[in-house]
Amino acid sequence: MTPTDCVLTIGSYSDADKAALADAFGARFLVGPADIAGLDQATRDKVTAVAFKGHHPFGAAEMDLLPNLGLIANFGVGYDAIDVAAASARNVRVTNTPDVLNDDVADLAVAMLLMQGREMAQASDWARSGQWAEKGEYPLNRKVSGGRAGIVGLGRIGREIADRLAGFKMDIHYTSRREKETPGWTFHADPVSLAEAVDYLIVALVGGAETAGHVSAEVIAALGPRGVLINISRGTTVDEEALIQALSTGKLAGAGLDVFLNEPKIDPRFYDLPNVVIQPHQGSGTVETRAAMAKLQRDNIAAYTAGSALLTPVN
Ligand code: 8YV
Repeated sequence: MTPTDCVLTIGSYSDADKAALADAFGARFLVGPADIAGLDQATRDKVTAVAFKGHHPFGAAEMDLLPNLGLIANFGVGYDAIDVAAASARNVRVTNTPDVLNDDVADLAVAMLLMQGREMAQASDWARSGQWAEKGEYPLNRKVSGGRAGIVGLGRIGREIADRLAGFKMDIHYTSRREKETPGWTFHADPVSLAEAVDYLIVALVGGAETAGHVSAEVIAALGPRGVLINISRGTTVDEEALIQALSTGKLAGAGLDVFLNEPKIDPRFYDLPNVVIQPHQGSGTVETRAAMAKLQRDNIAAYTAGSALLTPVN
């Protein structure tokens, strides 16, 4: 970095991450992409890299406010908030943080599936509210092991989920851009056929325009009244209106959702649905994994400023 270079940090970071960014790059902190416009021109001219975190759009307009920008280092594997085409057109490189979060996101998907099947939240309430002592045993629920699971998107995270569910003796089905080397697992060319074949449908797609509404009303109908939908990808991948309708009319048994449209201000109708496990987009939210993601983000910035090859480039 030359003395005129500046790393701008966008998003909400832990104190440790802020300190590490400040130590490594003297990074200056902003709240969201909209705040770039509030910086004076001289500061904006100095910015060569952005450490980006969050889900507010970072597009051409924001990039054009930073004429010397060369890198957007995303904190997260999903970079749908960043307009990568606009970045490429401006010769701006984009990096993300793949792999280091696979385990945690897969763990959360499986946990939501178990919570759904075994009604763990409701059963916990049964014990805590004294009903166990008053009324006796909690009503029987649903066996998960040995069931049929469908993974929508067998990428890095999807595969971790499938591997875990195979450990639960489940029959694994999946859709993907193309069939993969997965002996014993069943490939489906389209999501409706996948949904018809399984009890649990787990969405592990990338976000963005190409997957918007991929889990459509038709897919949800195919999953049916015994079906459970788990989503750890992005809220955009599911037709949320169709999902709420199906959940509230018994056309779908339940859902486990870590992601939503308009999060964190999610559709309030979800709060009234007892058959939904709601998680606040915390798939990668462990101390260990967030530290690894933060380090990978910093390592990409360091590589860029040193003129070395980026570790995990997107474009
Ligand atoms: C976010 C995520 O990075 O990696 C992703 O794609 O969705 C999360 O891990 C996290 O919420 C910080 O924005």
